[in-house]
Amino acid sequence: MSDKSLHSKVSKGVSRRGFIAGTSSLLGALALSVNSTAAHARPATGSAADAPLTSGARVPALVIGTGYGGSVAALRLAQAGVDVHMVEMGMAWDTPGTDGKIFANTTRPDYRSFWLRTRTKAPLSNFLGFPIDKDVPKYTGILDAEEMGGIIVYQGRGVGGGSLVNGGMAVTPKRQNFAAILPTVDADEMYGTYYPRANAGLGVGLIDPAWFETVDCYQFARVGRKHAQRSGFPFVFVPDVYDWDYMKQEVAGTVPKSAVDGEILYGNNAGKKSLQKTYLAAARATGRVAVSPLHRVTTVAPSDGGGYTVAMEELNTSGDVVGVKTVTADRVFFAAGSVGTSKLLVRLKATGALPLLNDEIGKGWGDNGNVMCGRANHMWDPTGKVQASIPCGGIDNWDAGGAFAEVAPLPTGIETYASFYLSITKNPHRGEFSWNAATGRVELNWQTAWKQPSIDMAKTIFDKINATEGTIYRSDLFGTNKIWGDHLTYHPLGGAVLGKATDNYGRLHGHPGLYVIDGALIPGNTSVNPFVTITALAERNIEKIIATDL
Ligand code: FAE
Repeated sequence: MSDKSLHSKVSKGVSRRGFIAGTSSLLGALALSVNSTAAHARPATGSAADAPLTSGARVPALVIGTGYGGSVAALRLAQAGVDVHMVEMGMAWDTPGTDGKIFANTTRPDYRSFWLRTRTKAPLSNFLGFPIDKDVPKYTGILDAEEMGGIIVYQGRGVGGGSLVNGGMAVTPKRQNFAAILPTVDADEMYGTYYPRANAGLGVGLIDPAWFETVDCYQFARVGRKHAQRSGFPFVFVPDVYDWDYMKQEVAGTVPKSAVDGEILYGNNAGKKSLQKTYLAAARATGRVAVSPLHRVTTVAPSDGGGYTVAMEELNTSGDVVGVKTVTADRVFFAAGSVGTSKLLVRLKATGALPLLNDEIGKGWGDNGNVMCGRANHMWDPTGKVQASIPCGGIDNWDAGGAFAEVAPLPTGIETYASFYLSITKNPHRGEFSWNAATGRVELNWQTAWKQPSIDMAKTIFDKINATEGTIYRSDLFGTNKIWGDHLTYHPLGGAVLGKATDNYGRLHGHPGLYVIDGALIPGNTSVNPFVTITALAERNIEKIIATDL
């Protein structure tokens, strides 16, 4: 089949399957997707958890990681007739724990909450100055707080990647900011085709604005809006992948509470449309996609017989290596997330496994300008003791050089009189991953002091609000007498930047058949929350790769 005819087949397939411009409902998109694949589906290989790779196998396409980039690649490759195996170091998250629920509550972290830690490492470490972290059994839990040079990088671990733990805020950047985000990508294509396709595939929707005005669980957001507007800042509703109809039923008391019970950071048991319910469900329904959870890829190297030899460790839930497997893959897609992909590629280049990778590997890493802060409100301005864990709005001061500040919930179950914000700012600093031969580890040269531009930009909003309201910053959330959450990021981006470490579609230089298809491609900042851009870019790139490389 010629490149052109395959391309046209894929394009028609994509539009038939409902992944089209617009905001078609999640269920509609999935139903169309599943039905239309039935004609060429092979026998299903079973559930994600029960089809692990066998050592010595040869696979046409191997995807490392099951987050946004990996899920898009798997679905589209499978729809184009390619068998795909996904390798995921985290758990499947398909089996209830000791309390009958799959995921732990944000307010009650337990063994499921953190990746191989014996003590929790919550983003908000303190309350009223007191430390709130606690001891937990070491387990392959859902949230990794990875400490790297001067920054803690929070990441999801498990089948679904970051979609398991994130707030689901699904934000398409303003078009005027796009050239600074991905300078080598055609904005017309992205806004005409790939952002709409990503939004439809992810099941993005907006809160009902009339309902928002009435419910207790969004009092914190209404207070955030009031304070923003009284200081002259625009407040915007922000789309999310949460099932808003389900949340209405939670509030009405007709279904089990999930977001309204504070579930988010350690997983969400009901309403959130994680990748397990969207792209990955559609991918597995093709019958061509299998997933090996608790498998961590360690090496990728050219194979004598063509393709690549991929080595991986099999883990138990204590994190011990209980087996080693080696398979051969015709093509390998790096989708281990910005940090995971960067660490793998830097090590593989430095140790000679992939010697032809270029010198851009490991460069251009940024934190999306993340910085957190809280404000102490007056006693007559409470934010509510019940707060939905799903954010629904933000302060958009980006044009004025400030920040895009998410009005974030603090779902503690008690009245805190706090307004809490995650700001996304235009931080110019970029870190670099490098190989330390002495320790045998990849290191990141980020410095906490590099957050100062982000703090300065966030202050342009919150200093003004505090002045208008006669309020002060909280200094008890990140330690004692510490105002700024400048020690972390939720949004790692870059390390294998599009058009530098790869060509303009994610093909790694020097080694044909190797691709990067995740947040590592984006050079450090998306001006808003990143997963819609990661998904849309993956949609763009995989379409080109299927059309021209297969
Ligand atoms: P990602 O989703 O991280 O997936 C990578 C996967 O690869 C993970 O499942 C890893 O376990 C796996 N992996 C890594 N190394 C290996 C290996 N060697 N072998 C096998 N598997 C491996 O990558 N973004 C938004 O847009 N809106 C939000 O509201 C939002 N809130 C967030 C809240 C939190 C607490 C966090 C942590 C993140 C949040 N994000 C949010 C960021 C978002 O989740 C993140 O940008 C994407 O998940 C990144 O997608 P990738 O496909 O790059």
